[in-house]
Amino acid sequence: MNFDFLERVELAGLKSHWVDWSEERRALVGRLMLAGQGHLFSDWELRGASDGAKEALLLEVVGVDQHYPGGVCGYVENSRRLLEVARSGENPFEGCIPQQPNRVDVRALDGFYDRMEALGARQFAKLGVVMVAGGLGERLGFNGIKVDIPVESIGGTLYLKQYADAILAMEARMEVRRPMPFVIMVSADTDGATRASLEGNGYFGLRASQVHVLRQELVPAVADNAGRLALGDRYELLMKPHGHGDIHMLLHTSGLARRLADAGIEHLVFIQDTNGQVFNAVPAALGVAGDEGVDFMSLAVNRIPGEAGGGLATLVRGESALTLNVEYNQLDPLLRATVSPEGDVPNEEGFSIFPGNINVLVIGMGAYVRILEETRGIIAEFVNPKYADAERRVFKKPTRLETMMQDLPKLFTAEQRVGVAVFDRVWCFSANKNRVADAVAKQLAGGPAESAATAEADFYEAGRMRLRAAGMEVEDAAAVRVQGIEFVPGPRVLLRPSFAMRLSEVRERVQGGAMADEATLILDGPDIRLEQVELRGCSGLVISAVPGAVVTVRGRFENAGFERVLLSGAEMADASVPETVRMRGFRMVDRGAAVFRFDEPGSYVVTPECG
Ligand code: UGB
Repeated sequence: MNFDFLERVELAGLKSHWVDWSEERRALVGRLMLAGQGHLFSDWELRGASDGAKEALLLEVVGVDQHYPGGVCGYVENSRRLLEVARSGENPFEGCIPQQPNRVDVRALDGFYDRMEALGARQFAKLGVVMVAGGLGERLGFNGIKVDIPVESIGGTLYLKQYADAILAMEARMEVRRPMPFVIMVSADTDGATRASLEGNGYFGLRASQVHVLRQELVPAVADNAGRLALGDRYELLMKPHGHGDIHMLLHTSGLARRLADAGIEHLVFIQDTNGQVFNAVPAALGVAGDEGVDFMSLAVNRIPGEAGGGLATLVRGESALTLNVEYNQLDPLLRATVSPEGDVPNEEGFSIFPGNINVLVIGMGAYVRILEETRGIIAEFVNPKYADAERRVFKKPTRLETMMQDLPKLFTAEQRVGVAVFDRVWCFSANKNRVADAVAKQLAGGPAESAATAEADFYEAGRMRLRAAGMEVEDAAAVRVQGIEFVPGPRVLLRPSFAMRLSEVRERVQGGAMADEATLILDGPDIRLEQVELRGCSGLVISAVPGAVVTVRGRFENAGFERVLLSGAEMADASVPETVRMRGFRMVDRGAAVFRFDEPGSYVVTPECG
């Protein structure tokens, strides 16, 4: 390598360090100079001043060089190319007409649904679960990691436990049980706390060896169209998040995607960090993906106009057509320019024109591994600079490359097939993404609140849907408003994954019965049967039974159950009250629910008299 640049006067500081450095480090600096990054070193003091800070800068660069496929110079090259596309004002959707995607409608919990579930359940042994959990959750404003928030406040089930329980329940339903791989993407923001939660909770019953934690790293910010990396201060590279599409890169660079495929995994299901009822839909989604023979399937719901979720459309340009997510910031302009001059407005049913992406994806391993190898896992990166001038030469602030996990089909050829399965919204999707004030505003504007309280309420509602589908009469409680957020608080139904992983299991295990609006039912265990059980008023019934404890429950239960107690103003301001309670504005208190626990296999009958 030619190191003539060391003779340049402004690089005297850099030159003064040269003697100390390994060949490897000199080569890295040389490559950076060739890649137009001389400004990183042009302000350096002579050796002896700020050496620690300089070392930290270099280590940051080395980190990028190691983590990004193609190294730091590859990142600069990609930035230049994509910035040129952005500068030229090229619209990625130019000439595209969005059309309704081919979709399978699984909103009704009917015979078709059961068939898809049965098909999917046969695939459990060939499934891996991937959760992207690198987001800090700035919109939620929570101090911890989101997967450590309870999805419900009676049993306090953490999101992470809910997902682990679903994985264990799917394992228990395999013909030959094998550990289901669980891949978790973390970031510097969530890494330590996620590992602490897993370790502190004994991996929630999973084996440590089946859990694969992959860490996404930040990428450097770029200051201009020439791809010059931005400095935060003299010796600090400005770093920013690269997006949830990093999961593809990490599955490739870690070699995990290939290893899982070699071990017989045929599908991966990708989930987000806070969606308590997502596994309600997974068996049927797997069935639909197999039945349709698609390589990539997005789970969708009716989309509410203006909500912060993408729309799924088939984009037709000339002879070519591709089904893709159009992200929420791009949807309205695309609609205005094409099929809906009024933009993202409600259709006659009150929904957005295209089904809403909930970013739950079922991806077939064959095409996936091939594409990862071809692209080194860099999936459809994009850049979105905000310009300060009409010529698009100056950025308002440094930008960075980004990637989204749902963009994988952008790399598909005509051979790969993309599908969309539309589910009932509450059945499979209710996230906890917004702090209270923002949730109130979103709800007032007619959108989903996506707060802790609404996520909890929807979680119970998904349980009610399961009981109703099994033939139980379940009343809805009147809506309440807590901290300005409206939700329907009950009845509260928690059918743990151990009790039912499929709707057909709920149908088998629950016969008739009724539940009143403020009642609570919690069932945990595979061998519990309810026969004409009635829960009156605010009664609570909790049954937990190990496998082999065959419990038959009958009769009409009347007790004080669980009460939703609002937090006082003092408690809301009290930092010793957990943040996860304050974000709801209430706690659930046991006033005398009937609780039965069976820790030994055997045959048991539970009636109201047993209490
Ligand atoms: N995430 C990461 O793991 N790493 C990152 O760098 C960023 C995020 P957001 P977003 O649910 O309705 C998505 O921020 O990106 C994880 C889809 O793009 O909650 O605004 C993060 O931890 C959109 O099409 O969502 O929007 C979380 O688990 C729509 O489907 C997940 O990525 C929308 O979700 C999503 O991050 C939705």
